[in-house]
Amino acid sequence: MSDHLIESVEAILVDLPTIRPHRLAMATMQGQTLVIVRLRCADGIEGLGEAATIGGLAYGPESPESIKQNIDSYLAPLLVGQDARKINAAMRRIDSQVRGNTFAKSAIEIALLDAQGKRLGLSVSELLGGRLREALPVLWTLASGDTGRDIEEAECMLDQRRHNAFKLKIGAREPAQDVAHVAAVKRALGDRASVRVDVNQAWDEATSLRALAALADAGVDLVEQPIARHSFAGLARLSARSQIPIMADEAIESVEDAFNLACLGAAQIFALKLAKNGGPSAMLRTAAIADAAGIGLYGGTMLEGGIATLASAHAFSTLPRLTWGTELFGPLLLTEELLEEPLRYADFELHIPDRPGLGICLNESQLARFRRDGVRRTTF
Ligand code: MUC
Ligand code: MG
Repeated sequence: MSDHLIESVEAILVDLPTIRPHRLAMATMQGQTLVIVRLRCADGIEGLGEAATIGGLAYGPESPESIKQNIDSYLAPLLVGQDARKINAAMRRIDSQVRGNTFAKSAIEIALLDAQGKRLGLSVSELLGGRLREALPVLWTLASGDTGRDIEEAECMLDQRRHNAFKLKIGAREPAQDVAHVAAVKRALGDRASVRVDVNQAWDEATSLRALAALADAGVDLVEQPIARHSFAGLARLSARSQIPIMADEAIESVEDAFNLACLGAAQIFALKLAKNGGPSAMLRTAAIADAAGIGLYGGTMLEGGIATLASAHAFSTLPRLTWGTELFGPLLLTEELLEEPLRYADFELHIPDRPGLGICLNESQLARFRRDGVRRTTF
């Protein structure tokens, strides 16, 4: 009998408030729900995993509740009794029985990697072939919904040397209003910051064509997912005509989506997200496809907490080219810390710990305080 068998897998919903409302085209977040995974092994090692999404079911086909439910009912029973050291075998077993559900799969693979790293005394980035950098540039999203407040927030981030690239969430208002808002922010920040926009699929192709020209005049560096995720051909037409590079985000729900988008030349940049691909290994396959196709890479987030943010950082740190940096700021949007030691953001970068596994410890009293099935239920 192996000492390394998986004994239990627990998925815990944790509701945390955000520092301010976060307005996206399809939802306004007043808080964030994290699904924390605790994977316990017979050798006494526990691996931590996490998945999160945005606005319940507003962003994609998995909600926090479905992630937990599907882990409890389907993924955990496939894992218990398996060898925790054989991560590829465990993930293949899940893939053979569970279609889709990439967020749930990602949380599990993160937990397996954390456990393996703790077992072997290696960081997750070392398990993934070794990091090429110790820290990653991190952008901040301005999404208060108010131009003056967004400019003030950006100035504050520049002063603190926390962020010098900003993503503006647009698409909820009339395009002309959005363009005026973006132009005002870029005018105020000038060359001190890179300004990018994320439309979160809100426009059609004709609207996008007009707005892209105006956004180019305003000095915007990148436009993320202007049209519906399924219109790969539309994205390709826009990319061919736009002066500003286009980034695919929602369009990538799997490694196969990434391959098809690359074949079509649908975007100049891909947003890489662990959850949207099915875990760190799948995300690295998407990155390899993009890199081979000459597509620029960007380290994306689903506004996760510290666990998935660091898992992403470990994985992104192994990429030879990450031209557009990252947006791994998720924990900074939350009012509460779930880890014993907060992630270190300094000099516009997130610094990646070099300790076994992800290199973090859960703060048990904070977890007890904010877990949905605990005594206190946070409402947003
Ligand atoms: C998205 O669509 O990119 C990432 C940063 C942010 O503010 O929202 C997310 C989701
Ligand atoms: Mg996006």
